[in-house]
Amino acid sequence: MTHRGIVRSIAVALCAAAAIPALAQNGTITGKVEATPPKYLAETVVYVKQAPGTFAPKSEAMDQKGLAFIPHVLVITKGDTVKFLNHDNVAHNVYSPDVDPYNLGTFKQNELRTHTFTKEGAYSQLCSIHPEMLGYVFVNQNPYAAAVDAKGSFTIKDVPPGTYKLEVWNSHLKAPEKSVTVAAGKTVTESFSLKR
Ligand SMILES: [Cu+2]
Repeated sequence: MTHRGIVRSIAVALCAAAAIPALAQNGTITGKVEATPPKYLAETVVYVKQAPGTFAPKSEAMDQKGLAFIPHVLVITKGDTVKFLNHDNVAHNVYSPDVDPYNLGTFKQNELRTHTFTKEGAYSQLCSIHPEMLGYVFVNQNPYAAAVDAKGSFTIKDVPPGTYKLEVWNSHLKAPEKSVTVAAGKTVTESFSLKR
């Protein structure tokens, strides 16, 4: 091997060594949420209240199909843009009266409108044409947040090690926050009981 070849091999090895611990050092927060009454369980998000760092904006999507917002609860990070789609053969009007209100107007099948969320909070997602339509966009300060599944389970992956306030948002119910410590490469389990 030439001298240049050896230098290059070392450089490649160093880069590979640096990349692996960077991925392995984050942890996971998982657990379960119970709700009383259980009918509101689907409208639950578990989130890290504040985390250091800045986060690259992402593009997410919320569909309208069968006169419903899909997903029912969309969890995003402040600065993300949501594409609102319409896969119904009727027009919809997307708006929210909450936190930092918006109204995207009325749009037809296969039309797309976007909105960038710059303020944290829970936005009820409504349609002025179909009062039965309701969804939520939950905007967190950081990406370490997840909606629960049908059984109330949640998993927040790739959380940098540290001690955080772990909070739970629900459309109607409340539970006290927890303090959670995430260790490198480990999974920590927390549970919440939501009540009125
Ligand atoms: Cu509608």
